[in-house]
Amino acid sequence: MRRALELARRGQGRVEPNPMVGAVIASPAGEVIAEGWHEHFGGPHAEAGALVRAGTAARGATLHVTLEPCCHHGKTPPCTAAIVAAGIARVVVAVGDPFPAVAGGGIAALQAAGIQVEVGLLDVEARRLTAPFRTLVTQGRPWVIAKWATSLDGRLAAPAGGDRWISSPESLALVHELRGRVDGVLVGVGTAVADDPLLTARPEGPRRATRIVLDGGARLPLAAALVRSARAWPVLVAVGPDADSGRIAALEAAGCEVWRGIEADPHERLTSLLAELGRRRFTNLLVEGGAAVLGSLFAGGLVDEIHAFTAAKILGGSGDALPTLPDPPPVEVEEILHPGGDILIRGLVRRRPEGRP
Ligand code: AOF
Ligand code: ZN
Repeated sequence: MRRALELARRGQGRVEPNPMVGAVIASPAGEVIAEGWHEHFGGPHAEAGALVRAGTAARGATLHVTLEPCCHHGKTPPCTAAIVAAGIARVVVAVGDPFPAVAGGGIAALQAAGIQVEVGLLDVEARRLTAPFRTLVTQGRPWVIAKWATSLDGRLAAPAGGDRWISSPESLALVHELRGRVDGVLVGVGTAVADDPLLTARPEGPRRATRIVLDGGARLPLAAALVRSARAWPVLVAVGPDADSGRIAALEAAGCEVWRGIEADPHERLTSLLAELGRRRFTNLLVEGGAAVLGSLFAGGLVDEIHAFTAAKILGGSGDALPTLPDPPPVEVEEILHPGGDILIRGLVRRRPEGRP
C-alpha cells in the first residue's frame, strides 16, 4: 500500500479534479505482479492500469488500492467489474471514496461478487493524499493553500518573484512548482497594485493556474502586469456589487474575465467566490497574499494547508505582518525544509469541520 501511495503521487497536477490513485497487484505470497496509477484526467483508473499489466496473473491475486474502486460508468467503465472479471481474490482498500456515485458502493459490489475486502490500511496517508479531492466533493470548494514569506522580524514579503520577495532562489523555485500544479493563484488587489506580480509558473508545470485578483472596487490598473498578460494566461477579477461598470468593461476589453459577487460583505463574497471556483472544479487554490486576504481566509476558517517561508533577513519595520486573528487555528507541521538557507514549514491547519485529513 505504501508503494501504491507513492505511485499515486505521480498524478499530482495531472489528474485533478479527479483523485490521485495508485494500485499494486501482489501474489498471495506477497510478490509484486503489476503496478498502476491514475496518470491524467480522463485516463484509465489506477486499478484498470494494473489489471491490464497483470493479465492472467491477476487470477487469485491481491489488489492493493489507495481509494475504494469505482462502481459507476463515468469516463471509463467501472473498476469493480474489471476486478471481478480478472479473478482477483482479495482487495485491500486504504480509504473509501466520498464521490456520491461510489460512496461505499464499490466495496459492496466487490463483496457481493465473493471477493474478500479489507478497508483501512494506511488510511490516514490515503485520506491526506486525497484531501483536496475530498474537500471539493464534500464542501464544493477548492483546497486552499496559503503561502507567505516573512523576514526574521515577521514582516511579509511580496509574492514570489516580485521586487520585495526576500527568500532564496531555491524557495522561489518551490513556489513556481506549486503554482504549476494548482488551478488558481489568488492575491488581493493591494498586492497586485503594490508589487505588480505576474503570478505565472516559470518554468510551466502540468497545469496553468488562473490568476485571480480579489478586487471589490474593480480598481486593478490596466497597466498591471496581470492585465497586460491576460490574453496569454487567464485572469479572473472578482469584483463586488458596487464596482463601476465602466471599469469592468475596460478590464474585460483587456482580456480579463470579471466575476461579480452580489454580496456586499467582502468575507461573504470570498466564500461565494470559493463556491464558484468549486463549480468550476478547481481542486487546489494557492493564496499568495497580502496580509488582508490571508487574514480574511484564516478568520473564515478557509485555509487548509500552509507553506510558510522564513528568510534570514531583517526588514526593520517595512512591510505588513499577518493581521490579528480572533481565534488563530492550530497548525499540524508536516515537514520542515531548508531551501537555500531559508526555513519552509509546510503543514495543515487543524479544526476543519469536514474534509480535513
Ligand atoms: C480516477 N482515477 O484511479 C480512480 C477513480 O470521471 P471518471 O469516470 O474518470 O471517474 C472519476 C471518479 O472515479 C472519481 O471521482 C472517483 O470517485 C472514482 N475513482 N477516479 O480518476 C482512479 N480509482
Ligand atoms: Zn475506477
